[in-house]
Amino acid sequence: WAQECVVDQIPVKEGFDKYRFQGTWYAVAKKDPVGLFLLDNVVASYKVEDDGKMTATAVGRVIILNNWETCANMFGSLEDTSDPAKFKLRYWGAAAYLQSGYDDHWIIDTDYDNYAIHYSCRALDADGTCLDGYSFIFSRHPTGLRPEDQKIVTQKKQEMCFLGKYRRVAHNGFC
Ligand code: ODT
Repeated sequence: WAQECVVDQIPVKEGFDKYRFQGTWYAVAKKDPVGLFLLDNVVASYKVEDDGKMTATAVGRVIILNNWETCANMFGSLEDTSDPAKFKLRYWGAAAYLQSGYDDHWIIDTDYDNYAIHYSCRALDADGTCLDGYSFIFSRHPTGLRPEDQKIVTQKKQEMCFLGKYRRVAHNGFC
């Protein structure tokens, strides 16, 4: 079923609660899109504003113009859709040379306290599968995922059809 990899049919978190999702998340793994941007030391922070809209910030190491290494300070606003786990992320950088864009931002699964699985498909193929997308695996703990969460994460990577496409995201204090 979901192994057909049609983006529309990928299950997302049921009854997603953006209030419980607030706070700091450490990226532990990433599936890169074409023209990747955030390399490592990626930390995201989500907040629900007084008007109920979710905003986010993210930092991460990036390489600009192929040779200049810096920490990107990124900002985003998340627009609600009819599915509480599916948002549209408008994002921009603190500096003009950083990426900006408008991406899907889906929460595939989370227990709010330990792990979260993010998914974004940027380009659909003619058959409805994802031609270009990216995904972050987040942990509340800077030390990484708890062993008991790893099984769930592997299962979800499979449902996103991204199994085997992730790399580890290092945290070494660069940002
Ligand atoms: O790194 C890439 O290759 C693509 C990622 C580009 C989006 C980065 C924009 C972050 C804007 C602030 C939002 C924070 C939310 C973070 C959650 C996951 C990253 C999209």
